[in-house]
Amino acid sequence: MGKTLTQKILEEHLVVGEYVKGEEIGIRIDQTLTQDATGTMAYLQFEAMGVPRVKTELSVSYVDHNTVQIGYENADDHKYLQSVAKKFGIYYSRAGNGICHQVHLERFGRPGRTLLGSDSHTPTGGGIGMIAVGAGGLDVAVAMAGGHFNVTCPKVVKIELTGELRPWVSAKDVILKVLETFTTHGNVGTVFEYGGEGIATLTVPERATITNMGAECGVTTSIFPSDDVTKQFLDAQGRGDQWVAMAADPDAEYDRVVQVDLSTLEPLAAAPHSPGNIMTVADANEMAVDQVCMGSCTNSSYRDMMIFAELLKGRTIHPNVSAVVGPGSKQVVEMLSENGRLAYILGAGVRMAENACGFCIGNSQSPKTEAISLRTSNRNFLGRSGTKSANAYLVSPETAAAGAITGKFIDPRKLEDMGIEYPAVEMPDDFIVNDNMIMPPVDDPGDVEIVRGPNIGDPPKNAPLPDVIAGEVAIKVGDEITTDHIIPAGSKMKYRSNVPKYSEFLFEVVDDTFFDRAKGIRDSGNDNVIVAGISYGQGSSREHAALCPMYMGVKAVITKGMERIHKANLVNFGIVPLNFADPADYDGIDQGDGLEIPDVRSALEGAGNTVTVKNMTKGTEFQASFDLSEKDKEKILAGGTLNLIAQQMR
Ligand code: MIC
Ligand code: SF4
Repeated sequence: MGKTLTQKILEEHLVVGEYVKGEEIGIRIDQTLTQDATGTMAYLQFEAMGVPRVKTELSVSYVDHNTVQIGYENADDHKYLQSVAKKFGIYYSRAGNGICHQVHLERFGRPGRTLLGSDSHTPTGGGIGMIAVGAGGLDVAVAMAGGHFNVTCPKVVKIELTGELRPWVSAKDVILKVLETFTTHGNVGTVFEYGGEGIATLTVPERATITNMGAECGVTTSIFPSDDVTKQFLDAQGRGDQWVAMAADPDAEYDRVVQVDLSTLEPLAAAPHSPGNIMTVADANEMAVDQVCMGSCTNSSYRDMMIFAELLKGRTIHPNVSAVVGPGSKQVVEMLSENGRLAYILGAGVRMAENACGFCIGNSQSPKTEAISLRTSNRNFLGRSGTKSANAYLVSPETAAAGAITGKFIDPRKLEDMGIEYPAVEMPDDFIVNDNMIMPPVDDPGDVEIVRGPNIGDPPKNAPLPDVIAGEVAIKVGDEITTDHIIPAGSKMKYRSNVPKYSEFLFEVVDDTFFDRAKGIRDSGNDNVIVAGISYGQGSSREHAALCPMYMGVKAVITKGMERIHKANLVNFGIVPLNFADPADYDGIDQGDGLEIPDVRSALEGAGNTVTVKNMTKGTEFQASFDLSEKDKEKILAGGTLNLIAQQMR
């Protein structure tokens, strides 16, 4: 039987276990990436491991999230990151160089390699034929120190693309279609592998738009083959020598095959407040638009910006619309400046933001109260834009441009009625390659001193897991709670390096009394427990969604189902991830109930996979199960990965 592309790359990197679906395997990581919002903590953890230099083929530290710099905190983090990069042999991509995923695709991604990134959209690299996986910062730190990455050997689903996209329909619509089919949950432990004759019609940045937003389905990663289109892209980036052909065998067997006929797709959107709420743009009934945001790691490539620019040429954005553009990288801006397209965008009245995450993470460009905001980004969770009452719709660059021009949420195909033709955008033969904002590692870091401003605090420590967890349900939440619900980013993100301060914002969007309540429980010597519905921890890889609860004395999270990266983060910080053995028990538990989980240590040390949870308030009990590898159990028993590493070093 032939092999899938996923199997080929994973097997080549296998260091622990065997390639058997559903088993835990350890893989060697060739490349890592971090960004500043998760990176500071990742490098503090890396430092704690005492390794003199990264052991990967390539590690890059990007600064793209916290570039707003109101107050000293972001700037302190940047200086710390720069000095750490120099000391430990890491490439440093300075603020202004662009969004990690876009720059990595342009300058570093290589077909056939593995990439682990402390950001959930790391699978963008799948567009160039890599196995690129998002993880918590601590897992990335371990990989930089030469450790392998543990992952469940995945199910592989083939998404077979046939036909060709029609004008006005683009890669964003493809991934929105995939989200309609697969939704945002139920895909843990799966890889989406793209194939079919339709892939040849998609450029590398278009493929990357698709793999980027596979993250919203909760898959381990998504990947495209490496073919002539990949070669053309790498050639144009001056990296043609890094190309290798990579594809599945023709007789590869998949767990499921889903066909998507590109030629039948129409413009789609994700309605508030989930990337899985798919609708057609036509169904928006031309409602009035208040804001248009063009950019983010999903849609900020040269191709996307060119489309946007061509459509705005010689026009003025609608008087009721506030529009902003954030290009993905300095390369994209240099290209657009040189070919004059930047003038089309600015001339139309679109405001220019930094080449950074910007609006996507809600640290700028919050829309007005109850706004309708069209965004080319990948997440529209409640409050993520910075305005809780706003309604953010995720759309393609084409639909965004149509909204900016007409002030309406309109099917972009209708622009043809206004005499606007669909622009033909060709990929360049040569991109402008100017890596002057990437500082390569130095050979002899000798006396480099690590700069620690007052914003850089040591990561808090956890105690080993107690025999009994005894405390209270500090919060009971519903289904599909994202990490943006657990701990918001936006303007609060500048406290990423200050865990006590950042913890004050836990669950703020859902219940702003959580912090005081949890603090009261913790300070009275009791443990906090979180209870949740299905798909808990969707979205970001931010480990603060586990680290801050740990700091607040959360010892267990009991859910009807959990997403991969968040679960791994809970394990890394010594919090027990549990599932209701019978989901109906969720209904019998309330916030404020006193809970006891006796013998939890021995349960983890034993061969079983359940614990009994006693509800002291209701006088009832139920079973909760855990699905943990031996390594996971060791981590939790030790009170987290750092404790375990310290133990092992002793
Ligand atoms: C996001 O898009 O939510 C982020 C901000 O990029 C996060 C990382 C973070 O929280 O720092 C992600 O996707 O992992
Ligand atoms: Fe940045 Fe947004 Fe991409 Fe996250 S999703 S990496 S915040 S651009």
